[in-house]
Amino acid sequence: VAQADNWRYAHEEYEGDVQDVFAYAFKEHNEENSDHTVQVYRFGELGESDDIMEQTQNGILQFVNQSPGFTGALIPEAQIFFIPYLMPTDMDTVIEFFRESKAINEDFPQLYSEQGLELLKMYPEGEMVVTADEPVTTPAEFDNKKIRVMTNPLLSETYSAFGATPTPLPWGEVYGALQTNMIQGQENPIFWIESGGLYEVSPNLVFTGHGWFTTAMMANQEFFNGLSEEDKELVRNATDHAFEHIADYVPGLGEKMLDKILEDSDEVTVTRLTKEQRQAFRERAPQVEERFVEMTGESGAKLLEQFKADLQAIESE
Ligand code: 6CS
Repeated sequence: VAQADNWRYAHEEYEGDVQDVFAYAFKEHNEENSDHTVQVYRFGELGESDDIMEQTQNGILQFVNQSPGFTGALIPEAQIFFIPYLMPTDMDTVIEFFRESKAINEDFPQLYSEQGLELLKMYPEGEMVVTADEPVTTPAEFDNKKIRVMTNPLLSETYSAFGATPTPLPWGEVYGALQTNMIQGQENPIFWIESGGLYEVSPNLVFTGHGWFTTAMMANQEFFNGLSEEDKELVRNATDHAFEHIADYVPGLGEKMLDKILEDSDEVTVTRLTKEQRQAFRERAPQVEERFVEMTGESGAKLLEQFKADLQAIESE
């Protein structure tokens, strides 16, 4: 008789947020198709993003959802998602890319594996939107603004290139830092700006089109390798099921949440940069790409090449 286990799974978000929806789809699929149970831990229950990663590497947790925004120190190549204007802006194309890309589905699992992690899925949560104390439309208007970034050095390079002063902070400190004007802005997808109430303390929303909030779900590799073939298959199927669920859930979520924000606040402004305005930021992307290659060496250069080839293949379909 197969043993019924309880698997512990932590993610970085709150109830009903994208990572939570993914985790629950994974949990339900496992529980419907086996005797195993999955216990989901949300943001704050076990610490910050760095803490849940450490607990997973130590085998205290079996599964973790950590965004590449926090994985830069462990896996420098994961910072590829912070090269601005690399990803297309169209949601369907982005989802196809995550579904089909060799860089995502073959090269990244290898890199995570070197850190004792079985990468099960990478998926997009939404387009990155800047919020600030003023509606910024040019690099000059970013001058002297401290913009919070997730804690990876390449994202700091991006905001320096954009003309701002990057300020890396873990998630738990962002709302307070905006409220006390220690920082003057940050970036996140709309659903998170709504869920975390960021618009209350950083009300000018700017659509720059420079990137996507991407995340990654994985298992402790020793744990995963010790599973029966049947359980490995179960976990892979549950992960695929959760991805398909998210691929349905995320498109349109930003629009819905933006309506909610606008209903709640009459202080909020929405600025969508024109093609010309974007161009001024886009022109600063190559220097960030160069820094990425400097930080990651040959391994990063090869990944970048594959990433671009995969994007090209999707976009020409
Ligand atoms: O900005 C952050 O740190 C957080 N943003 C999202 C969309 N998810 C978790 C992450 O910690």
